[in-house]
Amino acid sequence: MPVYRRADLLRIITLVVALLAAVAATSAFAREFRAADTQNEDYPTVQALLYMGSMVAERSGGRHQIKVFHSRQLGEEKETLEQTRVGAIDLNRTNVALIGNMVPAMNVLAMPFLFRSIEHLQKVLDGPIGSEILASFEPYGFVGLAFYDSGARSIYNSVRPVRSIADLKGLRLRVQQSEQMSDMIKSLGAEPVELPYGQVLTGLATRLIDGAENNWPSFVTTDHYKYAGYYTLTEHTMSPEVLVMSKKAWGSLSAEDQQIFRESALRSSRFMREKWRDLEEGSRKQAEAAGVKIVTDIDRKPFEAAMAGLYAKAQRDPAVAQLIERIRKVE
Ligand code: GTR
Repeated sequence: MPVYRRADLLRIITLVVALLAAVAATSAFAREFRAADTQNEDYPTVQALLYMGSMVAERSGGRHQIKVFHSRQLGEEKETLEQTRVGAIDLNRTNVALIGNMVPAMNVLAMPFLFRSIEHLQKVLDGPIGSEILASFEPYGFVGLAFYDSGARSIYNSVRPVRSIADLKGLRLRVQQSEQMSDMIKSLGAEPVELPYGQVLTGLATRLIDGAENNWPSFVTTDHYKYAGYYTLTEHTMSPEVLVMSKKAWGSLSAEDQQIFRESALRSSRFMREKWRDLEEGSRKQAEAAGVKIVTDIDRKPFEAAMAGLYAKAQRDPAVAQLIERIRKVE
């Protein structure tokens, strides 16, 4: 047995401690982050998350990975958001209407007829208001990373072509699990039915609901268009998608890695824009080719006017009222 001198022993201990510290600074903190998305694998938001994942892996030298659970593998949006808030899921790509139940500024982005056009929406989200909103999530248990395009949402149904508010009377329309979206449909004289995204197709097929509302890609990639042959371009909301991280996962990252996540998320949002435009156009064509009747010539004024009560309710919160005002002023 070799006999070590005191000095040798000290040197060995120092070496081992240094080695352990080096391991701790690198691989010991390497992690796989779990990301939830309700859409299917080919959908642009999922593609954006995969893109972000490869960027994070590359920029962190392979220390961090993102595993994307698409197609509701981790559950429906309402539940995955709860889990993200408590830190059981690390990243969540959700529609603002869902997280609006928890973060008031998100409900503002889901307000009907707030944005004049997609250009107006993008200007708001890409500018200082968008950054401020992303920075405002922490008190609610999330970190806001980026917005993704989602186009405009319109109403579709299987009963009749909707040309005016009167045509909506009595229709049972599925809405996201959001009080504000329910209120909106009620204000139009239809009957809201709150259902998770994954149950809409069965709802349409079994006539539990007469219709729903969504953008072109969601209408088509889910096969809803096969059961609801009338799509009216109400374009009532332009609620975008948002990517949030749990505060717990965020807190586990070094400042440098937080920067990598933030930048990669923003880059993924730009990457996704072109894919989104293509899919939007392609989905509309696919629906048309399948015989869906598209009602384009509607007067949106009465629809907008019907939202007065919804606005009055939301604007009772001074911070919300101010945000609405600022968004409207963006040219
Ligand atoms: C889609 C959105 C999903 C989900 C869905 C819905 O447009 O991308 O995140 O919110 O709408 O209506 O449930």
